[in-house]
Amino acid sequence: MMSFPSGYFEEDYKPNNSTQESKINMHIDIDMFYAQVEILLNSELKGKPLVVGNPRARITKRGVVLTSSYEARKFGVKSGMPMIEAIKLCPQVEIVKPRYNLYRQISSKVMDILKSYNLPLKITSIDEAYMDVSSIVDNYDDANKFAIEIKSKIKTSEGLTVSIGIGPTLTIAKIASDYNKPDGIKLVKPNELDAFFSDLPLIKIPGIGKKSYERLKARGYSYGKDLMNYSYDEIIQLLGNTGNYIYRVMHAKTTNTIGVNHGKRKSISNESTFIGKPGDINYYMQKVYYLFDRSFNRLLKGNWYTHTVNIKIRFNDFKTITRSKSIDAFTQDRDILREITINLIKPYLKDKRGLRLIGIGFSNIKHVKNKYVPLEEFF
Ligand code: TTP
Ligand code: MG
Repeated sequence: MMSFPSGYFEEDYKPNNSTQESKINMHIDIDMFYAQVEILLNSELKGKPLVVGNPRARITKRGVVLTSSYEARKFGVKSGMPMIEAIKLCPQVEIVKPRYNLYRQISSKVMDILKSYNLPLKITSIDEAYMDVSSIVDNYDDANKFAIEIKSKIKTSEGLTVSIGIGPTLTIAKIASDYNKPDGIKLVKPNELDAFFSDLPLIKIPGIGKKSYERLKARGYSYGKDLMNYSYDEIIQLLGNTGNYIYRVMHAKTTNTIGVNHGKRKSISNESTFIGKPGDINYYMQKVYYLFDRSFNRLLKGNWYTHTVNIKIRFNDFKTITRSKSIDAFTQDRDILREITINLIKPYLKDKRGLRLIGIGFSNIKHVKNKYVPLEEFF
């Protein structure tokens, strides 16, 4: 489903040297979603041209194509096309009635898998989502591994293939997810922008519809390379707002981000990424003590009192969990906090997958005006 992050045509954009280069974003899109579900549930449809739409269209001549299998696409059948036209292009096409509830259920299971990584996530339609993976991977090689992991999870648990695009901006990630469909991964690294956009038809840029594309083509601009060598000022001169937008897309300067809920809750935490093996309990415990001390020392230094201990664990398959435990009162007591932390985290250290990240912290923290008096001193 075509749906774009907001903020495409930002007229107040001024060029500067900053790009989103430090960000690594993913766009995940299920391949021929409704059709893939139907094929999964009825293997007789496999390999056949198929559309999901009004099954009585041969008689009633009504309805539009919701989606089509890749075999049907070879005949020119596309989403949104009148059914009657699809039947004309491919008379033998199989037609399956849509089962919206089923698609919604499967979609939410796929999205639950994405949510389980606890990363900034923006679900933009029934079959696509953006994920900011910058905090989980340092480089594009790891992002690629992570994408393979996500794909295999979705395949194993839901039987579906997805395509994943990875790039410095959300827009580039989205374009990339369409590039190696189906069942593909495409990385666009910041230093590969020119190569990537050079041969990309401009219609592949989200927001450039058929009409704009025809207008661009009429003026001789069909591919990225036709516009790539213009400066920002030149391209504006040439194409106004559309030029501004295309320039920003091709130079990784679109600024839309995944809106994260910044609940203003104050917290302190420290985390560390490492390469752990299954069963390395002593190694993990050292990390736990170290991270606890770092967070605890910050708590003390700021003279904060906390109500809640939080832990975060990332397993080697990138599955990430967070757990927290609240205490009855606000405290700054090292032993109490340490014990709670260890009890909370211990069960996960034995996990068969092995760990790649541990985080430890405190939330619900506040300054306590009256000096804290340990209970024992009353006796
Ligand atoms: P898309 O992701 O656009 O298409 P797709 O998943 O079918 O194919 P692709 O492999 O290119 O990603 O849309 C997702 C689902 O949304 C699609 O399976 C059916 C539904 N849909 C409609 O109902 N009407 C439409 O016009 C479009 C484009 C999609
Ligand atoms: Mg799709």
